[in-house]
Amino acid sequence: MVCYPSYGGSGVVAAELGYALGERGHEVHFISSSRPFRLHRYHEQLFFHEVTEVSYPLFKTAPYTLLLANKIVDVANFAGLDIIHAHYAIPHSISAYLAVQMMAKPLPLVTTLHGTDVTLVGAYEEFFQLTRLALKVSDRLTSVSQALALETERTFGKTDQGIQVIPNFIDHKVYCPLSSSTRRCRRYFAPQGEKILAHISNFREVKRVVDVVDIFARVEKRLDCRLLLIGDGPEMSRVEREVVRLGLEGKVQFLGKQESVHEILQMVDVFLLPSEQESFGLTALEAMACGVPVVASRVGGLPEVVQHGKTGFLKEVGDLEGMSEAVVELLSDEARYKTFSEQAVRWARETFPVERAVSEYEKVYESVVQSP
Ligand code: GMT
Repeated sequence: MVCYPSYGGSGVVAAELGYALGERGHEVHFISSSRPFRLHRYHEQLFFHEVTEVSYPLFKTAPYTLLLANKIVDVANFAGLDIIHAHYAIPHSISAYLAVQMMAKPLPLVTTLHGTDVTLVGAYEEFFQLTRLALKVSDRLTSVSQALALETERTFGKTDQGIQVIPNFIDHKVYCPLSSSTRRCRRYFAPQGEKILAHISNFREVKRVVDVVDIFARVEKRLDCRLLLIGDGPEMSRVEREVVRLGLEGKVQFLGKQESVHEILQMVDVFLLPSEQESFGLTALEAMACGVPVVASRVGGLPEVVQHGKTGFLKEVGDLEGMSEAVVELLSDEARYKTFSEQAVRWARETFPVERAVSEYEKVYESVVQSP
């Protein structure tokens, strides 16, 4: 399993898939620049191999793509791997392809597209040929949503092997509604019984976290509430400035990067995800599984994840008025809120169970191992 270690959905999906495969008796080796976020629980079937950096006066920066390729070959030989599963095409599938060229017995390559690996090309033309190569040389391609599969084909044309959609997933034993221990924490953030809104992301521009603050500001004028911001990233200073500009310092809490997000989500009332782009929106799924309705933008794969008018509301990107209105609507009618919350849990559990996704990935693996 080759993935990014940083705070982001693709690393989370890789880690959770690894644990679930480990539970089914597979041996899973993670290869990354550091231990992936959410891969901190010990499991006897899971192994981690760090790609170490080298510095040499001639290199401006360490050639990670090459070091990763070399590491994949080392691990494949040492551990006797059967398959390489790359999460994110650039550079992981390219490194894996390079690694395969160096192997006496080439291993099959499965690439899972997570979104920004495809949309990145829109922003940086320099990656176009490489991404197209990554798609071409992968024995199997999977995508986390139908929208992303279509977007990939629109950008790069149809691939010979096709793109199989395997939606992201949740473990409902972990992501479930409020437990008694979290009720205590809720009192800490909302001592007067205020409603709690939340957002989780890596605070990149694409997440529009400033919009989260602006939506909150509008809602806060109409009902007592608090905002929890979880995560960190390049937009953090802008977001902090917006909180100060709007005089919301006492009502917004920055929790930084958190691993155990289900414990936080369990005390939240509405989850906000007003992104510019979102191939899936894993945090929205995690929120719904915890019984938290979602107000998000109608982009990418989000309409496949959030059921508009049933498990949350979808509005156009930047429609701050519409999103804040949706939050107020949800929070002003207790009976309606309860229905949304229950529908969210049911939808998340029934549509995105970890067991189904792992079985689908197993089938993909079997198909490449068996093919001559
Ligand atoms: O959203 C991010 O910035 C992180 C990124 C990643 O690669 O970790 O997330 C992408 O993959 C997630 C897991 O499949 C999806 O849930 C996110 O929607 C997707 N992000 C975007 O498309 C912007």
